[in-house]
Amino acid sequence: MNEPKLKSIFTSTDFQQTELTAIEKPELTDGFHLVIDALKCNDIDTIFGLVGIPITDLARLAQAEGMRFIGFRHEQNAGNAAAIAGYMTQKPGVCLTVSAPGFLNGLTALANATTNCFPMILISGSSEREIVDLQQGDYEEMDQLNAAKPFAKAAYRVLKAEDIGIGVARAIRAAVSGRPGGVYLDLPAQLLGQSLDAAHGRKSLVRVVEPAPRQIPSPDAVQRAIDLLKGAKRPLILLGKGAAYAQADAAIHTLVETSGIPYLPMSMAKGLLPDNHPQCASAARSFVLAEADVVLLIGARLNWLLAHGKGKTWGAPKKFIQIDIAPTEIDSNVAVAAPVIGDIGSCVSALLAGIKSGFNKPSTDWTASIQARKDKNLAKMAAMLDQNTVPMNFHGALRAIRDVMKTRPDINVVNEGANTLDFARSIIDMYEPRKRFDSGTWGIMGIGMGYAIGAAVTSCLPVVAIEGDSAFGFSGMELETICRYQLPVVTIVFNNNGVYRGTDVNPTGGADVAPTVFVKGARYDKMIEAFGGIGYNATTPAELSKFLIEAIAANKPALINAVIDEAAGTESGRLTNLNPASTATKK
Ligand code: ADP
Ligand code: TPW
Repeated sequence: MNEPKLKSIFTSTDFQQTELTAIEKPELTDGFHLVIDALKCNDIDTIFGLVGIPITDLARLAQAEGMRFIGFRHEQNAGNAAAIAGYMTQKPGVCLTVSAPGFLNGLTALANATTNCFPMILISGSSEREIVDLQQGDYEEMDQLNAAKPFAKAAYRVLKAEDIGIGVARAIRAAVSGRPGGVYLDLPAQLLGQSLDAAHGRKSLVRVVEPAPRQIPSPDAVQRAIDLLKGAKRPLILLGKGAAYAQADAAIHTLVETSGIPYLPMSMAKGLLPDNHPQCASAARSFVLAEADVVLLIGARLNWLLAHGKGKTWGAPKKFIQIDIAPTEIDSNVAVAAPVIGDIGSCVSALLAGIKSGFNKPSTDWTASIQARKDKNLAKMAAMLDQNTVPMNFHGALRAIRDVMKTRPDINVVNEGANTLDFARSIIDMYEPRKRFDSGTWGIMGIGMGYAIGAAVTSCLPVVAIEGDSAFGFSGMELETICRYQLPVVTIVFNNNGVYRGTDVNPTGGADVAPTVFVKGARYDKMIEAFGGIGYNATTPAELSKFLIEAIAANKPALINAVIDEAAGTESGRLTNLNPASTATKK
């Protein structure tokens, strides 16, 4: 009789003790874990960054929790990788940095992402608020939140661990809704160590519902646009990188083909329809811009890249139809006759529905005159491309690359430089959407290796980075990163011994070389060999072609030093006219 009673007493005491332990020591989480949980809860699986106080453990934990952490040699490149991942996926790319200088290095990429409308979140650790605000000189002290604001679409700081979930949710929504852009999220060191009851922590996480909701255009706006298009004699469609970002590929394809309207892709919209599409007017760009009477802009801004929609480039005044998600983009440079505000997928579908009921394809006068101009320009270009001079010029080298790339339309292309950018943009055809990543809206140098790494990690497909030698230098140390992660990135350095070209001389006859000149005959291929990558030195188009085929087949990190005539190319490439001329009369 006694035994069960004893047992039950024992059992109940045991139970009480367990409960007491649970009350005294509840399961805890902390800021570190909540940041990772909040990102994972929103399907963010990769962080691009560079560690140090106070975020080293955050990076370690991300990896331990199954996220991919790609560590860089400079935060700007990590930020660029995050930005391009955002552009490719419509999910914000995340970049993680330390405070003050690390943050500032990342901020350049955040500003570039905002300028290009790429969704990205820069997360930086920061020093203690009470010391920063009293300017008492903390380790890496800086008021990062306020520094970020002018360069970001939005900037937030989280002070309490229980707000991390909401902070990350706000950052994601701000990055991808409406016009995408860069968001800064400030995480003070103290926050990361703050502990919180785990159950409370779990409840504080927020999974963002429909972060980029569709925005349906007004029927009046759609009708106005259709009326204008129907009345056009020489219509033109201009596709920008917003159209590529929107992932409305099939609808855009159908709109172009159903309407029969010739189109021009901006550089990063190349491949949205294949560049060899019969309606592609790239080879007659100047002609169509000057001659068109109605221009339908889809996800492209009338900024400097389009001569602000006016002047000689655009010939006679024309009527613009503009599809964009940002209403304030309309009338930014010239009057837009038919704004269509909404997301590109919805707007293009609405236009399609409207023209299906009947649309006369553009006259053969218009299409035949474009074809004639294309034929003429392509013949001229073919003669240029045929050149086999040694040392190589831009055309001979790019022909070799073009012919190889044609066989692999799935490969991502990164491109920066001056002449290298201008020539490659028109010579290297693209066949698939969101495969070309370049200097973009700012014409910035330094995106090369960051974009290449971001594209390789995101797509798991090879990347060919076509780089001016100066452009490459901005991010060249990331060759080590490429080798460390064994990414299939083939970098081709167009080596003409300097910024733009290598022929300038110091007018004083002094020992310093001219401002644009580098070490002559540098061997960039040796750099990658230092990290175990494959280096090639190509002096002829035939060698360049052979090495590129080999490097792509190897599916390993490689760099081809392409020796280009140092006198080839022009100052600032096609932008020579943007260099201010001195007006001084004194010598
Ligand atoms: P490009 O440099 O190729 O001409 P821009 O970067 O100037 O292109 O323009 C991209 C435009 O696309 C921006 O004005 C942006 O607001 C718009 N945009 C981006 N995503 C969408 C979307 N999903 N729907 C509508 N417009 C978008
Ligand atoms: C962040 C100014 C524009 S193009 C260029 C520079 C330095 C490099 C041109 O030489 P490269 O190319 O790369 O060798 P190529 O083909 O003509 O031989 N700093 C930043 N961005 C820009 N745009 C510059 C400087 C610039």
